[in-house]
Amino acid sequence: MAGTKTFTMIKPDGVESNNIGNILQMITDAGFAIKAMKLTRLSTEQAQEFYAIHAERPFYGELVEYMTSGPIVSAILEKDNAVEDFRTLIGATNPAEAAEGTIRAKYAESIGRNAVHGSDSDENAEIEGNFHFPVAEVVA
Ligand code: IDP
Ligand code: MG
Repeated sequence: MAGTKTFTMIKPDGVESNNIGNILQMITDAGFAIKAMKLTRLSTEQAQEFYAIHAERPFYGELVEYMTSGPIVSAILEKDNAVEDFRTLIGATNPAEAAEGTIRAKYAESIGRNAVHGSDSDENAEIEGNFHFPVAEVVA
C-alpha cells in the first residue's frame, strides 16, 4: 500500500520570487496536510549529503551551489498516496515539460531552478523527512 507521507522543499528560487504563499496554497488546496515546516538554509555539506545520489551527475556542483544560495522552506506533508500525488502536483523536473497547472509549470524558472522538491519514493520520503526534522519536531 502506498504511504501517506512525503517530503518537500520550496527551493531558493521559489522563496526568492515571493511564491512561498502561492505554493503552500496549491499544496493545501490539493489536500495535503502540513505535518512539519520550517524556513531554513542548507549548508554546503547538508546539500551535498541530501543530493548525494546525484554526485556523479554533471549538474551536481551547480545543484549544490543553487540549493545553498538562499533560504528554503522544508516540510513534511500527509495525504493518501502522498508521494505519487505530490509528484503529479509539482510536474516534470523541466518546467518546459511540466503539465499545465502544476507548481513547476507556474513557478519554476528552469530545469535547475525548478521551485520545489518532491520525494520520489516512500523510502526516500522517510529518509528526507528525518534528514530535515528530528522526530521530536513532527506534529502527531
Ligand atoms: P526531481 O527534482 O524532479 O526529482 P531529479 O532528477 O531528482 O529531479 O534532479 C534533482 C534536481 O537536480 C532537480 O530538481 C533540479 O533542481 C536539478 N537538476 C536535474 N537535472 C538537471 C539538469 O539537467 N541541469 C541542472 N539541474 C538539474
Ligand atoms: Mg528526484
